[in-house]
Amino acid sequence: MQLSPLQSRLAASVIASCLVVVLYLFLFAPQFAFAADLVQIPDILDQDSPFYDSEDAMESFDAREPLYEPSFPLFDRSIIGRVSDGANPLDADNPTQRNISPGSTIAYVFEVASVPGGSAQERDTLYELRKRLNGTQKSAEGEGDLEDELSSHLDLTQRQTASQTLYISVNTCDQPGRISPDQTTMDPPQLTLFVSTSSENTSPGPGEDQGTQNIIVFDEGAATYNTSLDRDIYFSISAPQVSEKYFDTTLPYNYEVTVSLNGYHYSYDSTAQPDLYWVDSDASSSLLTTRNLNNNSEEVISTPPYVVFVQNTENLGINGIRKSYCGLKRWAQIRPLENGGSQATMGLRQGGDANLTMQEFYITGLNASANYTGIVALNSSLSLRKRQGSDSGSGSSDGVVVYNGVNFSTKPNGACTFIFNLTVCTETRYAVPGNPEKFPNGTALAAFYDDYTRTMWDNFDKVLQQTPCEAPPTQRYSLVRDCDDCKQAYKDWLCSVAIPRCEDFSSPDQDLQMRNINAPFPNGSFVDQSIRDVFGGMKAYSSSRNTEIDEKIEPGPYKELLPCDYLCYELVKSCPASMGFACPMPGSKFGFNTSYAVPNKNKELSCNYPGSAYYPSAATVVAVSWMGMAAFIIVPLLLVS
Ligand SMILES: *[C@@H]1O[C@H](CO)[C@@H](O)[C@H](O)[C@H]1NC(C)=O
Ligand SMILES: *[C@@H]1O[C@H](CO)[C@@H](O)[C@H](O)[C@H]1NC(C)=O
Ligand SMILES: *[C@@H]1O[C@H](CO)[C@@H](O)[C@H](O)[C@H]1NC(C)=O
Ligand SMILES: *[C@@H]1O[C@H](CO)[C@@H](O)[C@H](O)[C@H]1NC(C)=O
Ligand SMILES: *[C@@H]1O[C@H](CO)[C@@H](O)[C@H](O)[C@H]1NC(C)=O
Ligand SMILES: *[C@@H]1O[C@H](CO)[C@@H](O)[C@H](O)[C@H]1NC(C)=O
Ligand SMILES: CC(=O)N[C@H]1CO[C@H](CO)[C@@H](O)[C@@H]1O
Repeated sequence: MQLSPLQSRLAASVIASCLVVVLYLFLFAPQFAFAADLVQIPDILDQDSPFYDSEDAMESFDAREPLYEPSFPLFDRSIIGRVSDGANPLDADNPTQRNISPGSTIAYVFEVASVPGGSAQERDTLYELRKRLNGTQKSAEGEGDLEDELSSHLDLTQRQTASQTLYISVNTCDQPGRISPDQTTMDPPQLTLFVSTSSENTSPGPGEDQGTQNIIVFDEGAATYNTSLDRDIYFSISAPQVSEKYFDTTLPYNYEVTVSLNGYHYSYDSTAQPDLYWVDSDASSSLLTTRNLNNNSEEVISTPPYVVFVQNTENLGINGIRKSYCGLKRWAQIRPLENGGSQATMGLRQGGDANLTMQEFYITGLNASANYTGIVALNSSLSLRKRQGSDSGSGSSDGVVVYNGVNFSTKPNGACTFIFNLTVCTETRYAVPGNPEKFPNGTALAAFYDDYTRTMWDNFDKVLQQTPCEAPPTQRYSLVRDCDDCKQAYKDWLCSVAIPRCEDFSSPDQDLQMRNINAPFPNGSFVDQSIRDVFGGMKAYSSSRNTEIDEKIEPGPYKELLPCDYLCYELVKSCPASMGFACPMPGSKFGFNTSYAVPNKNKELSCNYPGSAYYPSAATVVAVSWMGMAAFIIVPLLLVS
């Protein structure tokens, strides 16, 4: 049979190919069988799960190595468990703590072969490695063809899964202490993370070629780094030399390192809102709140996702570790304790117009007239926000995010006492005029204000019942407002007006209204004669708006953060004219200025309203579900969009 030139070339190449295959199988049969049967590798690994931790197990695997390793050079040695001398292998999602002395470096390696998650993934990873190698190791031998064939075949699987990312996060847990507490200028120097960017550099560190490694100096005790997991990742943590003149080096550095494929285990967010807001304080306690945890009241939150740390700003104990969850957990002045106790009581609270949930922290045992920083850390596995996808930052990991701190202060020992947990005014949670002698604790004082507002509320309710609420719209007092609107407006107004938001008389804020200035302070002294000469004759200054406060509580002189003016306008608009509510005009000489304050969006807290707190003035994201707040929060939003 005569073959055409084309056919004979085809025949020749088919025969040659077959010969190559036969030759290949003859020479390398056992090894190839092993390599083609890659699916089994993870099985071997599974049988021996503590395999990479244990020297013995490593040896038992090494015993298999000579079988194929020399004759199948396409696999990098690193994937079969060899570790360069001195580098500590790490498992994913397994936090590891370690001490490190100043001036030393500890090296780690994360091996691609240790990636769990089934054989398909394993093969992909291996295949990626193979592709990378073809750039560096030109395959000159005949088996190169076969490899290409195999490559194009397996390439399909490889493209189906994106290459994985390795997330490295390190937290400083301990650092050398100061020798003298008076040494306030210098904080202990930060650790450094070195990550090798080249397979040549298997022990990155201070002495290595800067071109083959990335250097990440810790920021306030925290470092994060992510890199594509296309090979073994070598990195190290290095402690700087520490001056023995300033620091006590007997306590070495201690850090916690975690590698993960899902996102950072520990991260920090310096850009977002602090996630924590100061509501109010008295001389020894303070209330902090998070923003809303859910977007609608149907989403039930059962576990508080945040942890709070509080530090007196004069205490330098957490300087240098403010972004480290591990460091804060050990060193913050107020932190959750091992025995479950804490000076911070936390709870979930549902409230506001939309009945959303927020987490609150009531912190006790604080010093008077002191400044504090509150820092929250969010356990993102407990947070709804992560699932809603609104959490910027580190992907989808179940990690801990540390946020910026919020500053707050306590009031001097004086009249103002923090109260909460009222029955009519459920949103009232701030310091009110009190008297430590007559009302030694907030519970008793809260009961006084609660009784008073309940009486007012009951009277109002009786009057409202005489108006035709249930009548058809045409017979109602208004086409747009009904009795529920009136009730709500009255409650908001009553709670803000009858329960004054108290500031100490020593507060320099010019916008606060002085009250009760003719009465003596608890220590028997009086307000400056010059002030009393000017204002003492005016009722708005010489008494409280609610005179029962002066009679029953006798708080002495104090200052009031006035209610927001819109509370009054809302009341007049929402309730029947027959009830006779009226507001003073802003032009009126004294009536307005001593009764209400105009909201000022340049101030964190310019007037009192239900749910008020020190929300940053530009906080458009804060979901304060309050009509009046909404009015001046929505305006900037409209301008932007
Ligand atoms: C209160 O002040 C004392 C003395 O200055 C200080 O030792 C203590 O740490 C302070 N406590 C808090 C919680 O700020
Ligand atoms: C990963 O690192 C790059 C810079 O190296 C950074 O831009 C990126 O935001 C990081 N990804 C995450 C999820 O943090
Ligand atoms: C709030 O008041 C109720 C009773 O009105 C009481 O049972 C509860 O313990 C109080 N909560 C706090 C935190 O004081
Ligand atoms: C609060 O003070 C009242 C007396 O005014 C007292 O009966 C009550 O036990 C006190 N409560 C606490 C928790 O100290
Ligand atoms: C009495 O208390 C007031 C306010 O707390 C304070 O300004 C004043 O200095 C005190 N006077 C004396 C003699 O302690
Ligand atoms: C009332 O306050 C406004 C600004 O808030 C001020 O301009 C005005 O002078 C004040 N009036 C009186 C009588 O104090
Ligand atoms: C990763 C890599 O270097 N791939 C190369 C493998 O070889 C082919 C052909 O030589 C190149 O086109 C790829 O870029």
